[in-house]
Amino acid sequence: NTNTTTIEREAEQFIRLFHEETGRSSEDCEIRLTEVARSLRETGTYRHTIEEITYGARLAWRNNSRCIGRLFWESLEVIDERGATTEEAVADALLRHIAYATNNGRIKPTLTVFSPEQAHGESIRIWNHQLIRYAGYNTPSGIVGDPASIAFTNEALRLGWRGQGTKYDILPLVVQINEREPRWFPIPEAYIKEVEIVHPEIANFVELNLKWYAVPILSDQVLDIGGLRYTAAPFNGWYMGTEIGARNLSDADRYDELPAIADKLGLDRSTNTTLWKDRALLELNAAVIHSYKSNGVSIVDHHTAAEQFMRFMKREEENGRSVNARWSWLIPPMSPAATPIWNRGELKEREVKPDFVARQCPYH
Ligand code: HEM
Ligand code: NRG
Repeated sequence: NTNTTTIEREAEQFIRLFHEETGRSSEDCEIRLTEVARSLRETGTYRHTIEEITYGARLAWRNNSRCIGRLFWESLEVIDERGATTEEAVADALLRHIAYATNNGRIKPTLTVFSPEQAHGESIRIWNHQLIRYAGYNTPSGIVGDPASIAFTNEALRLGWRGQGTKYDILPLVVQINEREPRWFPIPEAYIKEVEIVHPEIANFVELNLKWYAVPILSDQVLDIGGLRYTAAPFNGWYMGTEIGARNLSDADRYDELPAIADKLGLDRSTNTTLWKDRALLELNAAVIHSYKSNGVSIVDHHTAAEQFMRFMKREEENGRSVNARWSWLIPPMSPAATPIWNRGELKEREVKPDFVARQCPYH
């Protein structure tokens, strides 16, 4: 039927999938479909039940081709904050998300859902890439902090926020409603759990003064369920150690700590053939995992994560579903060929919904 719009098609597809996979009856499904079709006809949109959103968010996780952590997709908890209509109310809900998900270090995979984009384009938007992240400053004497945050930090400064200028300043929450100027809100220190990086054997490793925050809470992707676009739907799991140790702290265009680590380890940096970068990476990554674990903060090493991903693939195939996968994102950035994902280069990426979808950055 050429008169069927995208939202009608996607709504019907999702409502059917939801009823099938959650063991609801086909009678209930037809009743709900009639209700949704009528709402779409009369208002151009419809409202999900909390059960539908919860299952839709879990499906978006299950479908996301880049995520190695999907074995636990059914355990995602969803917090309904669709009642938040002001910047303050959204910021308060974001603080509640941080506290709930952090859970003193026993991290709970959590997603908070705000009101979806309206038919006439009204929407809530979180400008942060992650709710908790370190600022980056371009100074005359070089970059201070996280280079990946420079553009966002400049926006926060433009809006009136002031940082202390350290390597690890926590950025504020920046919330925009409709096309208004966004508003910023500081995150009280008590909400932020961080882990100082120490090495299990090398005593002077701590002198490098490295740390990272406990919980990655991605906040700039759209959660697309049944034709509705949840433009503010921050979510988190826990870290895989390599995200911190083999990228954030070690990439040359991020914290670039490998040279300092190599010097601390007494390695010869005058030639590549000493493999000083690889040795520094190895000790840093061992230190990251050790530090999170000994502080009671959830983290997974890349070997265990890869094994969990293989179990996820097996279970999905047993359930007659194909796994959506982008190989280049699923292999870890350290020792990828030592994980079982390495030999699965045939993995395929498709377009499947629900999913998390990146969008254009609102500043720059
Ligand atoms: C990406 C691990 C939970 C959705 C990733 C990546 C890793 C990862 C290693 C690649 C990141 C990168 O290379 O920058 C994990 C682990 C989890 C977890 C260990 C522990 C439970 C979740 C949850 C969701 C999720 C709860 C959503 C409900 C995603 C998405 C991406 C991603 C959408 C792609 C991010 C992007 O495009 O930048 N995950 N994840 N993950 N994960 Fe997970
Ligand atoms: N690499 C990014 C985080 C990306 C998502 N990773 C997760 N997601 N573990 C970083 O900050 O290093 N998650 O929802 O747990």
